[in-house]
Amino acid sequence: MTASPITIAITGAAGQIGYALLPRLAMGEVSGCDRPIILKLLEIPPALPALQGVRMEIDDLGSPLVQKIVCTSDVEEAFGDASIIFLVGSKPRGKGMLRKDLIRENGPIFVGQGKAIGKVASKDVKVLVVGNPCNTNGLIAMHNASDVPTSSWSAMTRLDHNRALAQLAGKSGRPNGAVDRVTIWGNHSATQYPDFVHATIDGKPVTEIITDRAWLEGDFIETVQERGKAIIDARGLSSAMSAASAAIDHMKSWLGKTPEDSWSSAAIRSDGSYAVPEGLISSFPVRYDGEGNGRVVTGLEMDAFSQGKLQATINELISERDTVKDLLPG
Ligand code: NAX
Repeated sequence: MTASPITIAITGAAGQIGYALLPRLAMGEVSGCDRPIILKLLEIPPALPALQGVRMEIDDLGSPLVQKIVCTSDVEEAFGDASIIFLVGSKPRGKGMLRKDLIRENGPIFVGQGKAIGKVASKDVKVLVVGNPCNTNGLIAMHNASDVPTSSWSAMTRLDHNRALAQLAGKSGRPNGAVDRVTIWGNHSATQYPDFVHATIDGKPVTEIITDRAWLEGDFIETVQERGKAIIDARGLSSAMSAASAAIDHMKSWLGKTPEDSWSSAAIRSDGSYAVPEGLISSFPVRYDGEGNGRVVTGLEMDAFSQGKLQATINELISERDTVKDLLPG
């Protein structure tokens, strides 16, 4: 193997998403099967003993690619030279805690991590924020990382995208692969807008294949918005396998080239498209150019229904941004 190693950092690596993510990263699913990997795993000090167990299991995968594993609670050690970073770790929402409290609780974590990424990560770093509230955590980290291009930041709505796609496939009786052009707009929260209007099944508008408009506007949207809660109710734990898989999908899309007639959903810095205030980290339809650049797919016509749904989720993002104003320098 002659390729130079790639450094991949994961925060919250001893958590449940980390557990589902790490074996797939170790086998080169994101970085390719011929590139050595240095894994840098960040945890808070109380979780370091558990992280040692995870590390032993990575050893036991026998991956031919993993060259080195670093376990640390030091952010700069974790992010040093990292080209790909998954910011998964954050405090869970406690009982009775409001979303607003969670935002204030987790915000400072992303100040410190953003600063460290700006200081020590690779200049071409790609960061995916998974830890919730991921859009606003991403906004905080981006603002605190001087010298890192804003195009290096994204937050994960790919799980919502995959959930939407599977719902449309299930309703139409077609395979998941037949569904395309799904978009999640806005926030990774219950206000998100899973857009069926522009989605296709076998290349035809979804609305031609699924003619039950009441289902599309009602149950479909609600099921996707509330899927995380339904999984917690059923499993007693939040989504981990599907979340890790979506994180892999997101990074693979980012590193690859999206076919011209397709797109996927990702929360990236708004350039003002669709009247989403510039600078917010909002989910959009995104196409990647094969050189690591993601661009919002423009020119989609937003009918009154879509416009209303988009506005509601953007209003929430604006209010989250205002809640953490003091953590957003620059
Ligand atoms: P877990 O509680 O299993 O793991 C989180 C890990 O993060 C813990 O091991 C904890 O010690 C660590 N951690 C906490 N603060 C840290 C810090 N400052 N630095 C480094 N590590 C830290 O949660 P898990 O199920 O893995 O979920 C992780 C995050 O993903 C949560 O915030 C969760 O809400 C979020 N999710 C986001 C999704 C998305 O689509 N964007 C979907 C799945 C998931 O709900």
